[in-house]
Amino acid sequence: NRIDLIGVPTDAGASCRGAALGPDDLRTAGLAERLAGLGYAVADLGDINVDRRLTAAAEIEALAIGASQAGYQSLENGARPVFLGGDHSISMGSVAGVARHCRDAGRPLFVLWFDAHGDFNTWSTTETGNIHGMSLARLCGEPGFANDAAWFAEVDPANVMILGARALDCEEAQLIEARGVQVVDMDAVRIAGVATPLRHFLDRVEAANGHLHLSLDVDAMDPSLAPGVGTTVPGGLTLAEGRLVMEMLHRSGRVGSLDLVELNPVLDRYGKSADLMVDLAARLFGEAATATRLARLPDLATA
Ligand code: DIR
Ligand code: MN
Ligand code: MN
Ligand code: MN
Repeated sequence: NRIDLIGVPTDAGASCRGAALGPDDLRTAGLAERLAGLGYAVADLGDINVDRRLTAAAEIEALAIGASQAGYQSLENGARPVFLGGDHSISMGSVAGVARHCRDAGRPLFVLWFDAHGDFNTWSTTETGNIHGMSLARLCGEPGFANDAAWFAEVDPANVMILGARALDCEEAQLIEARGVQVVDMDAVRIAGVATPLRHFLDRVEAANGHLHLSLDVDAMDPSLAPGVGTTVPGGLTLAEGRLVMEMLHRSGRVGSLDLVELNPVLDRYGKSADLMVDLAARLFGEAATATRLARLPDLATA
């Protein structure tokens, strides 16, 4: 019943500055207290330190190594690590650490990439040069990254679902398709809802006795709910959809690690986006999960 908060304060992967302030903004919004209020033993491990004089790419590598090691250690200690970004480049390290734990523990890893974007660009497909748009590609083993077995392990693209996508670059979308990553984009959500595709994914995780990592990029949510992000895209998930996803994940009992990324406090309005992220994290860990409400979810999802 332990949760470790691990701050990874960087915006070196993004197009605009500010996400480096995310970890403290999430703390200020009361994340630790909300989770502790649900009965968890929450330990804030502080921020991973990095020399801010490094180049962007070197800063991201240093933090990736730090996040991977901190996350691996947290899981080995029997806790669930919650990584506080930081832009989405931090997931190169956080998920790599989780993947190493799963490999050593002999458990298949599944990743739910909750995002308006695919983050599946490589150095050859990127249109912006922004490294936060490459995290998932790197994790899935695309070439061109200097991965070191001391801290890095791959994710099987067949075990990844991207949810909430509505801004995939052209070559990026082709690569995602070629690698067999499942994409539940906003068109699919409009047609089928979030519950049915998520139910099928969770059934696979369950059948494999898998570990599920949720990589929550707050820009998956509609910008009217989460204005505090650097790359807003209209037409995102509603509050009801976001909460339903979190409650189904909670009910699955499979989520063993979490990223909370892309919060940019400088662009936020009165803490709105930070509050939303705390709300979603709290739901993920069981807030408002009365037995009667949750008991209906599987039926709803297969209807
Ligand atoms: C765009 C935007 N696909 C890029 N990516 C992200 O820069 O590669 N924005 N992740 O948040
Ligand atoms: Mn474990
Ligand atoms: Mn992202
Ligand atoms: Mn995004």
